Order: sequence, then structure tokens, then C-alpha cells
Amino acid sequence: MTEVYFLTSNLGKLREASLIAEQYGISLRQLPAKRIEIQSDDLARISAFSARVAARKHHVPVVVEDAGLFIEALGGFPGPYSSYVFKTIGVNGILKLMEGVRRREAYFLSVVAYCTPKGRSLIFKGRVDGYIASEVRGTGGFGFDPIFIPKGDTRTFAEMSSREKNLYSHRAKAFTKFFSWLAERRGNL
Ligand code: ITT
Repeated sequence: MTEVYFLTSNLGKLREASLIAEQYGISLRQLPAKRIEIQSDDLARISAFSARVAARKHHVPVVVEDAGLFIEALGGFPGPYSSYVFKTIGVNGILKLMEGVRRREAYFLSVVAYCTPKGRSLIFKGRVDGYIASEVRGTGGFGFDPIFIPKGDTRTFAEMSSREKNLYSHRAKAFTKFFSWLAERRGNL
């Protein structure tokens, strides 16, 4: 079985990506290591750097994923700074910034970076368009899920199961591209 190590501290991400890995017969394991992270406006640069450092250090193929929430009315904020914004003002802070704002379009972007110990690296991206809800709804998922409604549904991501979220999500799209690429090259990396 093809094995890939996912360098993440976020168990929600691991759960969602593992559901997709199963469909391709790939074993996705958490790499419980410290992540070296650079600062940049570019999610691809951030994830690729971390994947390269970890693959060299641990001598295994490593995948890293960086995601962000981009709100149109706020000029794309918080985008690459989503993690910091989530930890500081959180979902309620975002709702406050959006008070009285009629244009509520937003999207999540996911960038998956894969790197082998020999230094071969690739990037896969996924995006889901939707809206910022007017209040916090649901208890599932993680992060900004309680305030994000994907286009084509009326529920927030936090009101869905991981499988339902995967039918829409940025992460599911990026990991589906990655796992189908990997499955085609099985044993030939
Ligand atoms: P890593 O260990 O994998 O880096 P992280 O939680 O720091 O985990 P990111 O930097 O990729 O992940 O995420 C940036 C922020 O965006 C963070 O606060 C997440 O909670 C949030 N986020 C990412 N994906 C999300 C999703 O699918 N739904 C809701 N919020 C999400």
C-alpha cells in the first residue's frame, strides 16, 4: 500500500483527507513532527517549503496542506493569515467585521504540497466558493466552518458531516487531484 505522511497538527484536516485517501487505497498517516513554516502571501510557497524540509529530515514522502479563507468584501482578508486571525479574533471577530455588509461572497483555498525525500515536489490546489453566514451555525468541522456556506447548499460546513463537507470542499478537491496523481504512479515515484 502506498504510504504518505501528512505533516499537520490539525486532526480535522487529517480526518477529511483520510476519507479521500481510502478511496484510492492510499494510507495517509500523520507525521507527528514540528512544522517549519515561512511567512509569505503565497500559500504554495509556505506549504512547499515545509514539505521539502520535512521530507529531507524524515526520509519519507511528505504532504503539507495550507488553507485560507478569502472574503471578497474584505479584499481577500484573512487569506494567508487565516490561522493567526482565527486564533486572535476568531469566527465572532469575522462576523463583527462583516456586520451590515451585504456582499458576503468568500472562498476557501487549499494548497497541497507533496515532496519526496529526493526533493521532487508538486502542488495541487482546490477552491470552494460560498458565503459568510450572518451567524455561527453548527458544531461539526473546525476553524471557520460555522460561518461558511458553500454555494449550492444552505447549511454551513459545521452543519455537515465530514463526508458531506468533502462533496464541496477546497481540501477535498486538492487532495482528490493529489491522490489520483499518486495512484496512477503507484510504486513508481
Ligand atoms: P496545520 O497544522 O496543517 O498547519 P492549521 O490549522 O494551522 O493546521 P492552516 O494554516 O492551513 O491550518 O489553516 C489556516 C486557518 O484556516 C486555520 O485557522 C484553520 O482552522 C482555517 N481553516 C483551514 N481549512 C479550513 C476548513 O476546511 N474549514 C474551516 N476553517 C479552515
